[in-house]
Amino acid sequence: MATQYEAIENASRDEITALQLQRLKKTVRDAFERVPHYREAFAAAGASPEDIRSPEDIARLPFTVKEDMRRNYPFGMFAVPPQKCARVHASSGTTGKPTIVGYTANDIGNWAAVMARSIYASGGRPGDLVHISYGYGLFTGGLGAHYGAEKLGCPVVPASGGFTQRQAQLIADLRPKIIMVTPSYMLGILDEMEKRGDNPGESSLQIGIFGAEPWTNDMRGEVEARGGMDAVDIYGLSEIIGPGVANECVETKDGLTLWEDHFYPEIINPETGDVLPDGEFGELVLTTLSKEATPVIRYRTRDLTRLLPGTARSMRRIEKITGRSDDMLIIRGVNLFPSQIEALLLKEPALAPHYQLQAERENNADRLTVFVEPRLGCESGAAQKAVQSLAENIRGMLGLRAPVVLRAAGEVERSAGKARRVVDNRKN
Ligand code: DLL
Repeated sequence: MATQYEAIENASRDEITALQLQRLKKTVRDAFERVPHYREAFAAAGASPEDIRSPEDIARLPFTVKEDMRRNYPFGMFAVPPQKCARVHASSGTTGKPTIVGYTANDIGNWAAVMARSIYASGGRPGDLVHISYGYGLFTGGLGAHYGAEKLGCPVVPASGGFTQRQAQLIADLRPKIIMVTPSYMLGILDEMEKRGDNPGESSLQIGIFGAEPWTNDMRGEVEARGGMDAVDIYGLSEIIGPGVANECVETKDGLTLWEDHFYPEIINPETGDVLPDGEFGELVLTTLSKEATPVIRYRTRDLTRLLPGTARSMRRIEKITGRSDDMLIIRGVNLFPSQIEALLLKEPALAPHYQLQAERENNADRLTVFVEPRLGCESGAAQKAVQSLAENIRGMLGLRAPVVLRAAGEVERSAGKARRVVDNRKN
C-alpha cells in the first residue's frame, strides 16, 4: 500500500515550486481580471499580475482580510458568475454578515481530493466506515468531510452535530472505524458512551480526525487514552476552501502537512506584515492555487503557527495552531491563549477536560475566572485539591492570578461544534 494518496504529496521541492508558480500566476491573473476588488487593491498597492516571477514575489501583492469579504457580500469576490457555481458555503462569522464562498464543480472535486488525502494521511483506507459529526449545512465541516470520505471510497454515516445520545448509539451499533468531529464535541461523545455503560477504549473507533478549533497535544493524549484511538489534527477555513488545507500524518503526529499544491502558505509578523522565514512564529497567510469560484490572494487567517520542513511527506508542515490572534486574552498585562490553560488543566486527572474562561472588568481591573468540572467518578476532595493545584500552576507558569471555580459535572457549557472557550464580558 502506498504511503500517500497522491504522488504529488512526496514530490521534490523543485516540482512543488514549479507547480505553485504555474498555478499562482493563473490565480493572480484570474483574480485581477475577474474580481473588481482585486483590481482595485492591486492598483492601490502598485502591484500587477506580471510581478509574479517566483512564488516569493507574492509578497508584492496586498493582503486580503475578512472585512474585504464582508464588504463584497454576497457575490462580489466571485471570479465566475454565481450561476456557474455548484455550491456556496458561509463562514461562521460571529458578528455581522457571514462571508459567502463559492465552489465550481472543479473546486468541489479538488476539495474532495485534498480531504481524501487528509483522511488517508490520518490512516483511513477505502472501505473504512466514517462517522461524521461535523455540522452539515453552511459550515464547511460536514459536507467537506463527507465528499472527501466518499472520494476515498469510504462509506459515510452523515450524523452531523448534536443529539449526543444518538451519536453514541450509532457508534455502538454501526461500528465505524473513523470519526470526524471537533475535539471538544468528541469529549461530549466519549462522556455519553461512558454514560451508556460502553467502554470507549473498546469501541470500534480507531482514528479520530479532529479540527475546526484549537486543541493541545495534552488533549490528544486524553482522547487517545480514553477513546483507544489515534487522534490527528485537521485544519482549514471556509474562506480558503474548508477543512483539508492541512492534515497531520498519523505516522508522525508532528504538525500538519499543508497541501502545498493547492494552497500557498506564508507566515507574517502580524504587526508589520513582513514575511517571516520558515521556522519563525507568526500569522498564517494563505493563497489559493486552484480555486476557481472564489480565488483568494494572501488571506490573513489570524491563526498563529509556524512553517516547518516536511517529515512524513515532502510538503511543509504547520505546527499545531496555538490560537487565533483574536482569541488572545490580555489580563492585567499577561497575554494568554485558552490552549495554555487547557494544557495545565489536562495535567489534573481529578478534573474533566471541559473548561470555559470568563473575563470581567471590575473597577478598571481585569479578572479571569476558569470554570472546570470534576471528572466523573472522582471524589470531591480530590477535585478540590486539583482546583488548587491548577490555580497554582496558572500562577506559576503563566504569571496570572485567576480563580478556578469547580462547577457540578455537566455544568460547563457544551457545544456540538466549536466550543466557546472564552466569554469576554469586558467587551459589552
Ligand atoms: O472550521 C473548517 C474546518 C472544519 C476545519 C472541520 C477542520 C475541520 P471555519 O468555520 O471558517 O472553517 O473556521 C476556520 O477555525 O481560521 C481557525 O481559527 C479554526 N481552526 C480550524 N481548524 C483548526 C485546527 C472550519 N485544526 C477557523 N486547529 C480557522 C486550530 C482551527 N484551529
